[in-house]
Amino acid sequence: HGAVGSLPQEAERFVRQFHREQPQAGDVERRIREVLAEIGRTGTYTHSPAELASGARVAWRNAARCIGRLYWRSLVVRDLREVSDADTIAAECFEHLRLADNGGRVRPVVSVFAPDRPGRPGPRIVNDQLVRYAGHRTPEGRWIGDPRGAGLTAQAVDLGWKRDDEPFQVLPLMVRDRPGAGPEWYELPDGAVTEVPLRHPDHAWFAELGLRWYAVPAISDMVLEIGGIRYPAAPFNGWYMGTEIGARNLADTERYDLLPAVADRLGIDRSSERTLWRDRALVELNVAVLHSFQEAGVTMADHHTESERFLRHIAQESRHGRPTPADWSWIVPPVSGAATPVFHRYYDPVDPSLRPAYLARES
Ligand code: HEM
Ligand code: NRG
Repeated sequence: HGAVGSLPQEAERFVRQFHREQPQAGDVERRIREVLAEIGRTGTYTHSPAELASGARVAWRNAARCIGRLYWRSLVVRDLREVSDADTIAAECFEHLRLADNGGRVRPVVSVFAPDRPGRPGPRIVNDQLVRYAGHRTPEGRWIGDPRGAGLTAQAVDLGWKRDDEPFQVLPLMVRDRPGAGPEWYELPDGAVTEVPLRHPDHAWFAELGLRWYAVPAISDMVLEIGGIRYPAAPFNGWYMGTEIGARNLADTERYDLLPAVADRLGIDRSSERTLWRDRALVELNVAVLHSFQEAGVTMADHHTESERFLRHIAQESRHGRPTPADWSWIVPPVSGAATPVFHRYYDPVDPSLRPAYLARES
């Protein structure tokens, strides 16, 4: 993919959109002339701080797979465009996690590092999230940790990182100054990662499973594209919706695959699918996730509340005359779909050329 039109076209399209939404921002024609002249001279252009902040927020508003968009205006945008060396990027990512964590009152934050420029590509964060757990398969074929982290684990081990046999070992952050450069790796420092040990409000044995999850989901492998400019290192976070952990990360057979163990501890008959042992284990796992985050004082949404907020978001956007493109298959929660209001309707169609956007990185 990449930009839909040429850089001058995309730049003008963005500047017009920015000025339409921010009428106090000054003379739009003058700004367009300035941007086009800069592109003519240098092959690229520099967003003003207000353009960058607006672009990063509207890119969130445009994220068709995201149920959490009600608070898009409150995104904290860190302007780190002058930062492109691996050491400083890592240090600023750890600062990002501390700001986002905010003692448990999780704040949505994006940190925007140097963009791609002609002949000078920007830096890349190798990890798909700033916090991820390692995973590997034992010689006997048993998984330890998160199978989703296996690729990163192998890369980190190749670079000299020492993994252990713990199921929830936080991976180091791997950063490339430039696309080709060998990654540098950095252990996440104490204080950058809050984790929540999981227990169940009614079952004391649950804590003995030794499960935990981190507080802040911070996606670090998507490209922020604004007005034809690509920011390949722009990690962002909000807070978790409980089902992401309780119905996917800990439950999927390709992830921690914990439903059989939880069902057995609950004493549920697994001899037939018809006992709905999977479903019953899923509910108790999700109860434990929500309860534990609540007790730890860490922000987390349940899927009923977040669904209701999303429908409020759609209504609010329509009052501003804007559609809310949404991808039904990503918006509907992975448990109890039809028990949430987001199930029972269709959404405005997704337009892949919508910009600004957080895009999947191809490399
Ligand atoms: C996807 C919730 C904040 C951008 C998602 C998903 C959920 C979610 C449940 C689907 C994830 C999955 O199924 O794996 C939330 C909640 C937030 C939040 C509860 C709380 C504030 C944000 C922020 C941004 C963002 C701050 C960007 C600035 C996205 C994007 C995706 C996504 C781009 C799609 C990711 C992909 O394609 O893999 N969000 N989100 N979200 N969210 Fe949000
Ligand atoms: N499902 C993934 C995280 C994806 C994005 N979810 C958010 N994003 N809540 C997981 O780690 O479970 N966010 O920016 O808050």
